[in-house]
Amino acid sequence: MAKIALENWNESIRDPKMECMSRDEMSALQGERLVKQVKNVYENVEFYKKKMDEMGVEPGDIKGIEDINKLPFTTKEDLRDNYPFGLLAVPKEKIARVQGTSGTTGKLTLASYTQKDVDVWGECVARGLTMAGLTSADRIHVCYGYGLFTGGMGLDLGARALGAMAIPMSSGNTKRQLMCMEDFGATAFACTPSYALYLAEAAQEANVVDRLQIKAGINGAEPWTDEMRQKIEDILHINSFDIYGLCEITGPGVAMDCIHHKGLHVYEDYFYPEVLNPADQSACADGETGELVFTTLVKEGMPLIRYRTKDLTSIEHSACECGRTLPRIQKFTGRTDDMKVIRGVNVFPTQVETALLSMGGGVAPHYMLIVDRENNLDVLTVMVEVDEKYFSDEIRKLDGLKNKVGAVLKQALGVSVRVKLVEPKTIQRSEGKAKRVIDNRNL
Ligand code: DLL
Repeated sequence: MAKIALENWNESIRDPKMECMSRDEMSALQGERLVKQVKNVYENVEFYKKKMDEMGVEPGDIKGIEDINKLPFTTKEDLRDNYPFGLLAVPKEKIARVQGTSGTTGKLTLASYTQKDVDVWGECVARGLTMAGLTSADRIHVCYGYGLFTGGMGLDLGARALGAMAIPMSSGNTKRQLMCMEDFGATAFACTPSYALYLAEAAQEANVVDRLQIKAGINGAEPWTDEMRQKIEDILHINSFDIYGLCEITGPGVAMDCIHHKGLHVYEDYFYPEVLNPADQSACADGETGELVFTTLVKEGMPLIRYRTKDLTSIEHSACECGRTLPRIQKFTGRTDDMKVIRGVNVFPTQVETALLSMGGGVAPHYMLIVDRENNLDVLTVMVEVDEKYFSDEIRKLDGLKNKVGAVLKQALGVSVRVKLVEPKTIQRSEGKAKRVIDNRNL
């Protein structure tokens, strides 16, 4: 299929009343919801009562959304300390499902949802699927994992709310994924961008791209770049969309980008976003990068007040060409704990991705950062896969390529790096979130 051009795009908006509200109306609605939510957590969650009492804040002090900065923060550590059910605002019997983080080691972060929370979640994903041009007539191949991770269930709930067909593949077995995509005539697919690229390359290799009916990719759950989006779009002739979320707030469906790709629209009628300076938690102006913080305005099961996501972005409140007035957060550079400080310079894996994709060939956007400390100095090694056609070339050419990659990365990151070129398909592919950094320093 040919990629759908912007002028032929289905620009429907699922809930124009909420998605295109004026700023004043939205602030009033958020204020109303915040006042109720604060009263709710003060009366029903011991953790918040204690925190607010310590700060000398009473529910009555919160009169509108502008009072949000009087409220305490919630951190991932608070969730861990109250694991698994210490932050519920309803009796456990009212919890319809639990979901968790995708991590596989240590205690997980657990989030609890009532049936109403689940319905809101599905509605948010359905808004996003509509942004991706999908309708009840579409068939959505979901290769995010099903289970505690919110990816599979979130997309499934969204497809259900939209009235579309969900194809619950879960992750793994790429050949079978491609076979089902083709046989069932899937019109959209959902998975991490790193796995989307892997699937795209596999489809290309198997010569099946032209037999697929996919028109949209719903790709998120990890940081990725615009260049990576274009690469996926070029191989599969589709439009690919960035979807963001975290289990603590709701899974995928907290924010998603529209066809104009000018940032991800946040569903701020449900999740109030703040972008704060990580050093002193003061509010960042529009366009300034800081930590994203969310307050769940209507959540029943485990409402969170000013939850610090550790994700770094900036926010923009101007209206978008698509007609939505929902604010847009910029594509994520990464998380505060994803950023590596190499000899004093902040480095994000996504910078490497942009640099590699800007080279226009020679290397593939499959990479890994390895950080070591030698003689008290940080050493960053970037492992990069070489394009198939280069690998058979003589050593001299490979050396030239290695020097070129080194120069491009030094320019992009501001630190010199060691480059290790490796054969195609050597770097482990992930069906879930890609692991991009190994830090061997004992910091
Ligand atoms: O990753 C939910 C999700 C599933 C989102 C499927 C999109 C698609 P968690 O496992 O709780 O939930 O991980 C949340 O993943 O705080 C971010 O650091 C990162 N993340 C999620 N989406 C994006 C994205 C799901 N689009 C954590 N871009 C978040 C960058 C993302 N990072």
